[in-house]
Amino acid sequence: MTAADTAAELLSVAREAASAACTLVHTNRPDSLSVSTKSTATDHVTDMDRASEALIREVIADRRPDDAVVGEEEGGDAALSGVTWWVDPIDGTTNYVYDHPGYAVSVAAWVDGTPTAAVVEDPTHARTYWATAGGGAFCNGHRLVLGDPPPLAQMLVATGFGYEARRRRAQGQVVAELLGEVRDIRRMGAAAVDLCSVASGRVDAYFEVGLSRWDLAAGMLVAAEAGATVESIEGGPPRAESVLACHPGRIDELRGLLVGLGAHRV
Ligand code: LIP
Repeated sequence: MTAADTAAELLSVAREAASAACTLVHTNRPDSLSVSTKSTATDHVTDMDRASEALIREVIADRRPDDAVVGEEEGGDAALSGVTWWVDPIDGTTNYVYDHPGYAVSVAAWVDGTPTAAVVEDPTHARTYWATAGGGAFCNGHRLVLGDPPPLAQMLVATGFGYEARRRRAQGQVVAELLGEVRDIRRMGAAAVDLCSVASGRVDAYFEVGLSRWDLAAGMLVAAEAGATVESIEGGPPRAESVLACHPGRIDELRGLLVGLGAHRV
């Protein structure tokens, strides 16, 4: 099997799993949710996050029984070699709890630690993004290719805030300074969607600290395959703890600004 065949097979599993999960959580959203908290009083998990992850795991186990799976709600261990699935059953759970548009199901397959196939399904906007390594990024079947970036002062920059009050205050201070240097900021509430928004040109860049790998694992491949550079804020490979996605022609300037504001240290 060629690398492209492997990526195509993994993508088909990811698409099946994400689509089933979106039908469950969005199309068949229950009238009332059972909501509990995780790291802080505002970090929610619902019964539908858990049901979505269970369903995605069922699809993967059926089609790829030997692969490792790591998910936000059930955890798991990444494989040292071979395929690991990174699953965020509902990225943007706060949006989901409030029935606010912009949550997503995010499913990625990494082979030997390399992002290989990815799906981010955003049901409230009827957008399904997918990408394979070297095969390009798509939204609802349309190829995504980054256009020329605007000057720094005209960039629309997406970000997100953590769940812990001390960190949120520090993030707010960074954003207060950033607002004077760029066109504006956006806080949509789901990292996977933010990365796909970079890929689609709906924002010019995205940065955030304090995520988990399942938040990023699919969206970063979509952004990269559309032509964005995805790194950590301070430079080097992206980490869950620090991510910056931007057109390669503007990333150094934006990084200089963000590092100067201490965005990577909050
Ligand atoms: C969310 C991220 C978002 C971030 C939130 C949270 P969750 O993931 O996608 O970008 O700002 O703090 O981490 O918790 O909804 O899966």
